[in-house]
Amino acid sequence: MKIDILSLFPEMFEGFVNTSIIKRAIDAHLVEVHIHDFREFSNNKHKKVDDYPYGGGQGMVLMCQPILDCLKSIVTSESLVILMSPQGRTLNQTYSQELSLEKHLIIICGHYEGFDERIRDYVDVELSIGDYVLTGGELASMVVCDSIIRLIEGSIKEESHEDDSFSSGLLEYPQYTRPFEYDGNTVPDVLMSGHHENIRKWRLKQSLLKTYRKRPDLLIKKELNEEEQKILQEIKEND
Ligand code: 4H6
Repeated sequence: MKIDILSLFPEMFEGFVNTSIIKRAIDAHLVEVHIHDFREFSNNKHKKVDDYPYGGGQGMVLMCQPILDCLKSIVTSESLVILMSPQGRTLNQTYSQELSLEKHLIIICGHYEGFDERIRDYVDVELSIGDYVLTGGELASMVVCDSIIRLIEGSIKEESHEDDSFSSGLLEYPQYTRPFEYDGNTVPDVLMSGHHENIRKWRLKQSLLKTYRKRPDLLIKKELNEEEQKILQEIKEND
């Protein structure tokens, strides 16, 4: 996969592309990430990228010319053009999985009060990471990239995202590591038993219990199999 990001603040991405799993995925050529400073595309002698809003009002608006000339220099028929915006469709795990199969993503990040509306004519998807406002689209774009890149085959151990909260439609079960006892709190016996079937059942029950208590909305959407329905019934009777 190739990801091109259009931003006025390319330095914000340095930590992101040079750290941990994302760095490893880039080094392994699973993904290419290119940051483009669209100010460099400004035709204006002062490299201006924004101007006052027609009709008056607060703040500045990003102009079409620098962003769209930058976009036109990289877009192909295989690109999916994404605009980060609080008005966009909200990202979730299912959509991250779909996006992780794309060949080429172009992500536009804006600042100031927003964009000239005509930029939207060149965008395939307007995307939001949640119902809150950020000073710019950069952090939002990194959230999107992080969630997509870890899903690219080879980026993390194959099975390790099948258990992720949300991929299964349930929250993740509790995990423990050494030591066996910390501040008088011990690890549940079943995890020390080596009995794989009992461990599987315990984890499934804990996932259902956590989801029931913290995110009951997820249970409404999810289709439960017979085993899950039975365990959930027990949970409801004992709660
Ligand atoms: C487009 C339009 C994404 C982008 C306006 C971006 C939140 C998200 C932005 C703006 C973003 C999200 C500029 C409006 C600053 C408010 C950049 N905020 N804003 N939820 N901000 O994904 O002023």
